[in-house]
Amino acid sequence: MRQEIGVRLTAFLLVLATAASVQARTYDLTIERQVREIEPGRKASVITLNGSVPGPVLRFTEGETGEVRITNRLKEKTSIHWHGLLIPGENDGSPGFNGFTGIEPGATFTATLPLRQSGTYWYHAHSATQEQAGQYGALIIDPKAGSDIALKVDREQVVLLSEHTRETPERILRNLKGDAGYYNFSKRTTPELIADARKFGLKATLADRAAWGRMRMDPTDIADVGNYTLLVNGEPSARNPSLRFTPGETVRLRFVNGSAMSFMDVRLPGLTMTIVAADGRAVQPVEVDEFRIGVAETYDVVVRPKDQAYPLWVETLDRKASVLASFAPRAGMAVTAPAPRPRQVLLMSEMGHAMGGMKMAGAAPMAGHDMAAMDDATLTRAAARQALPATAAPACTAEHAAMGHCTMTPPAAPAPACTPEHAAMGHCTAAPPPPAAPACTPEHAAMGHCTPAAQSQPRSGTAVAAKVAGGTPFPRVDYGYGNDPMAGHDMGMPALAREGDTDGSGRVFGWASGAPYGSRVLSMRDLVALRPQADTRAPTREIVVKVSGNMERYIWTLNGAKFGEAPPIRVAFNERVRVTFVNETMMAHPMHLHGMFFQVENGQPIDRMPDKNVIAVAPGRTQSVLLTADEAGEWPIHCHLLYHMESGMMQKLVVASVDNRDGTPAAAHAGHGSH
Ligand SMILES: [Cu+2]
Repeated sequence: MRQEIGVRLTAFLLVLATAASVQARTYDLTIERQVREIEPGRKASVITLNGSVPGPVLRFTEGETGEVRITNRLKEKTSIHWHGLLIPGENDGSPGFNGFTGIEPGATFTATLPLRQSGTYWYHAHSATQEQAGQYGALIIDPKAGSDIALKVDREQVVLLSEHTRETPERILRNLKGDAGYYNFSKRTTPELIADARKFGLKATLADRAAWGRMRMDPTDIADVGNYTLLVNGEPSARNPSLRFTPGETVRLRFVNGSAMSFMDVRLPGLTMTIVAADGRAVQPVEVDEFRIGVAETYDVVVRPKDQAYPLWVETLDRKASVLASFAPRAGMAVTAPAPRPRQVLLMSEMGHAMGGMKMAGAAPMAGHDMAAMDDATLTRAAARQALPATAAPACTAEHAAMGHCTMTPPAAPAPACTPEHAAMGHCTAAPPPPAAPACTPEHAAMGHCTPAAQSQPRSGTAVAAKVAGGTPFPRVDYGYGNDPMAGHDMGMPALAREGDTDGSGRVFGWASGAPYGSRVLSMRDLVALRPQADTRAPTREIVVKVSGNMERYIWTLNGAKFGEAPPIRVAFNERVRVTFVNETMMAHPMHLHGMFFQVENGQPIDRMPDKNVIAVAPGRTQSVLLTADEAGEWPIHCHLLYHMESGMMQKLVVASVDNRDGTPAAAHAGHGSH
């Protein structure tokens, strides 16, 4: 309800703003520590913005210069970072960069936001662990009039996903530093060991356990903090969060993952979700049944609900936390959560580079190659070794099969895609590219001669394919979070299972979510920029960023150094570089760059690679992005898992013009509006 009033108020303000034409919108944000019952009956100390968690939705229009007056009523310094905004470094709000040192207790700081983009973004604290305590909110920028990416919808809703915990963030960090496995309640148990031994043989099972033991890690460490309650727009399931619509409307849902530590799977059973933007940038529409949202990512989704209630079901990857909201035309319409999905267990292969003595000699040459074919070959070998028994079961639904309760007849496997690289090697014949459509001007579109890009036909998301190992099919999900540099190499490791395998006890191996056969998920490879990229130059050099850490001491590093221990990464103004993230750990890290978008090398043509400011790199995988360094200044590049960043997983990227080699823009020396 508050949301709808907000939208109406915004529409009213929009009229005012248009009338005044140059009147920029100004907001006031007051940051305070308060006791709140986020969960009914359970008091917790949180940080509020204007008295609430999350903060208000800040709404602007492309082309205006917004202002936000931030008043700090905390006892310590604070800051607000404008996530994803292309604004000068001194306005970015990151202490320790561009001369900004944070907002002192009692002070009011005016943030100036010259806006030259539109889309779904958010803002959050960039000081210590304040973000976890509630200091975040959504930020929406409407496109200017006549924009080619304006989307006509009947209604829109912000869906800000976040976490709440009654533990203080400082305490969580202390717990993690004392014992990195503190929150891992799901360590594999003796009965599971017996089950594995029965299935895979005692020798392989013990070898697997010993290997994990040597690394002092645990294969269920998919996330490292537990005890979370998930929230939709600040409300847990216990408060029945709801989003309204009128049947027949086209609704735009602006999803923001404002959590500190949680990757989430988002489902809206009964509705096809059409992804129209990622990290604020318009993409060619992709139809999916569910999607995974990494920490700090945003996705815009269009749905067309009928006259019924739909459950909006969001759960973390480790399945320890979830939230159920109702998406319904009227109040009082009950929704129920879908059946629970299996907990995931990491594969040895997802340790990738971290495995001692098995380091690949440089991962970079592998980057960009499609490993799918090699992976299949390994799969076949593993299948031959394991010869898993298949037990036929009647009436096996896809959901049950995904949970490992039964075995489903696999649908015909689709032909593997023929990548340009493989075609060049003569491995396959690439399908001819579709004829290039001539540019569709608004005038021609109006005459019905063509369809403008913004209305192009949606593509289908990545289908959950059936894979067969020794006669046992299992759903395989590829989220496209990087390439596996180990794929196709037989390491002689105990092959307990392959990604997506289930063992009948409800566990699923690897990054598979248990999404049923035939359902469509969003893979990074499905993202295609709606507007062609302006810069299609090939990169002139590669910057390798090794994402690593010491799990025992809870130290997280980039290229082996904690933040401040190594000299900054330097690039020349307007330089075109490839940044390759090599994940040497067993966790996914959502890597974020301030101040600029990078283009994800996801297999799309260079002029259609999607802009992102966060890219998730899966355990043991490698992911490269292209960057045009066209924003001078000092920019944080860091893992967006809050406790990883706090423990050192951040670096400074300096973009400097030749005559200003230290990279500090002149404007940064002129003060930054604190008064
Ligand atoms: Cu991380």
